Amino acid sequence: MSDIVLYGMDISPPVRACLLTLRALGLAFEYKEVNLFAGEHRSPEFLQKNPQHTVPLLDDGGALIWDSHAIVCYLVDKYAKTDELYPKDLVKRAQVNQRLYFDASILFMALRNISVPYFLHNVSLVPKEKVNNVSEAYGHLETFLGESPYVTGDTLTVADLCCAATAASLAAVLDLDTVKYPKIAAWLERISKLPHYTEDNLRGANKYIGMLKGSLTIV
Ligand SMILES: N[C@@H](CCC(=O)N[C@@H](CS)C(=O)NCC(=O)O)C(=O)O
Repeated sequence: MSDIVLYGMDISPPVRACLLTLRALGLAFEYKEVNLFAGEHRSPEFLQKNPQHTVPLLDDGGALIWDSHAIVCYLVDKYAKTDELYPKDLVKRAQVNQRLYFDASILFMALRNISVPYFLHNVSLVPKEKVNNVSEAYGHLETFLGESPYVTGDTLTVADLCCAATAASLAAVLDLDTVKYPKIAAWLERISKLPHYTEDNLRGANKYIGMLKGSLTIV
């Protein structure tokens, strides 16, 4: 059995970013489902591992790491045969980090600020400003892509995996306008060609979208 254990729930975009990364690295791992709706992430056992009570959580032979962005970087640094997914070159790494922080603080947060109130507190009325945050985030992503196939240039990195896991879920709030954001559409199409993409990201994203879309009312 592998020493790597990933705790998660497949509707979670950051969990799916970790699944995509584990897959890209070809790593064997054990997946432990944490049912957030049943409050399993607030059990004493889970809180002892991650006091922030979030998934994904990685346990690598006793090393406990949470936040998907920290996890994907750690996995590449520790296990990848090359540094392509997370370059060692300082400038390239800084560019990848910038996109990772963009996902962590802007893209995913635009979604989380709507989904958490709904899932945890049944808040289905969504102020227009919160939806505007989603469209603004789409806009930034479109700009970042520029003329490049990936978010930091010519090669796929962990920043693509994190941003794509989130971007594929944004339709829960706001459908991707493919006329306004053709580069995002083409990039997601490119990412969707990754082996096992359906299993690692699409299925969970569709489940997530199905749970939210139609239940939210913009006010
Ligand atoms: N920045 C974190 C966000 C993690 C996060 O918000 N996870 C959600 C599920 S999508 C969660 O565990 N929520 C439960 C909670 O915060 O109590 C990451 O990238 O891992």
